[in-house]
Amino acid sequence: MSPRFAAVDLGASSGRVITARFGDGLDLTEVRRFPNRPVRAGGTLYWDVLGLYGNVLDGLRDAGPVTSVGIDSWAVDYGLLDADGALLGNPVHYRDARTDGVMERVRADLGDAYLYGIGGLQFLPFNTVYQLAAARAGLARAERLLMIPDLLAYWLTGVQGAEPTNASTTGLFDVRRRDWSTELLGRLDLPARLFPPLREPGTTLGTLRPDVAAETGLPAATPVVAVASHDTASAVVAVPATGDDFAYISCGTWSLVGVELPGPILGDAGRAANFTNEAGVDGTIRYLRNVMGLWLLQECLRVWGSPDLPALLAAAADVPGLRSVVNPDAPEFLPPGDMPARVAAFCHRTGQPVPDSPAAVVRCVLDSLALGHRAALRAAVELSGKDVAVIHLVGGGSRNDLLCRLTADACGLPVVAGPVEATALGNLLVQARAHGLVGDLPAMRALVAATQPLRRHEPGGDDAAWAEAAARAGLE
Ligand code: ADP
Ligand code: LRH
Repeated sequence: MSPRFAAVDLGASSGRVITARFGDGLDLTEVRRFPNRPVRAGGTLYWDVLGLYGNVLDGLRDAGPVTSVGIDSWAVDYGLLDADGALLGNPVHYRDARTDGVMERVRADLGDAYLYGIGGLQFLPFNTVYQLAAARAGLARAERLLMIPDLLAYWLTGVQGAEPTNASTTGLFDVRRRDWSTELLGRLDLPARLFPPLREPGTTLGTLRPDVAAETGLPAATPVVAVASHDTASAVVAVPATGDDFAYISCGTWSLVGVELPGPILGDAGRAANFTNEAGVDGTIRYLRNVMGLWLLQECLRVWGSPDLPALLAAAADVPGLRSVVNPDAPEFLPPGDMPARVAAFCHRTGQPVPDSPAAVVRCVLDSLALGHRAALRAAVELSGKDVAVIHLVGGGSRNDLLCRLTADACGLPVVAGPVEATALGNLLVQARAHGLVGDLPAMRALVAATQPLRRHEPGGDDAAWAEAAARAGLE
């Protein structure tokens, strides 16, 4: 029987356990999917981490015996453990208000050039470093900080560790040395004991605890392999590029827009443009910027009581384009809330027509995301000097034909949409490589291109209209 692997992939909106058999082709099976619903309790917004872990256990049971398991999730968030390895408090959601005003304080204390020179990380208010500054009082009893995928891996195996792709989103990582920045930890007065040793993607981190094996029905010898545990890092592994001249948009709750580089760019221009240098597999760098992404649409749907998405997108396609646009990265769109009202307020404030139906709001959101993609893509090309002939748009957003078409039009480049489950695929490919079944990044990408359904959207439309709309949204 050909080897079969299990990917646990936790996105901000849903989690899944997906298996793949590596034989003649590459057969994916979704064995379990579950919603990831944040919970507000006592005024704080949390992840339901035990609910997620319960679904992971159920998913592994559904998967049956596998060659290995890998875990990835969204970045920046963490759990704290005490000296006995017990979880201290429930992990807080990065959209919680506890970080309000904190980033500004830390930046003023340490200086942007200093922080960026070490981490090369874009300044986002929820980066781990600012969350820790907000939660300082809670650190006294903590012995260990584990990023979310490392926390789940610890519960599965009993082994504590960290992984560079996710560690590089903390703001506490030296992106050139690919290690925790002990200097920065010292400057911030953060105890070094909190930050566990790093393990590279592709290494076995442990095997299942006996109680986990009993509960899932899997053999206790089942290895858990470190993968690119930051979901965006795994997604970029599985971009179906056939050459080097590509940009990517990993499009789900967030749109992560950028290029892959052999090393970081830590200069002033990238810092001013708020570009990030996140660590990838094989020493690569994801040079990208966060665009607010389909979060805007998710929150609209929630407020409207979850209407049918394909029907709404079809209606939005018939609404005239670029009538009203917003800057998707405006700070008021970050926290959960009444997104249609916030979109309306932005349009009103900037003297644009207020969208008067759900379809018009959706059109405004998608036009605006395409504008966000355009601005980030242009900056990535300009700052990196990289030739880009095609954009690979992967993740759940690749199912949204209208967004893909608008992105192609706004950027003036072809968009190749898919795979939808790029993150899980990247997770599975790194496990398969550890097993000697695939080669380097180009070989992994060639395998994805040859086996996964993709759809190509050619650019059309009028660049002057997009430029005018970008100015209206305050994006250029
Ligand atoms: P995350 O990993 O951040 O949770 P995903 O990559 O799973 O996000 O993408 C989720 C998004 O995919 C949804 O917010 C939705 O906008 C989009 N999506 C899912 N199904 C469809 C569909 N049938 N048509 C269009 N878009 C879809
Ligand atoms: C996407 C993602 C992104 C981070 C954000 C917190 O899921 O990992 O790369 O910036 O979540």
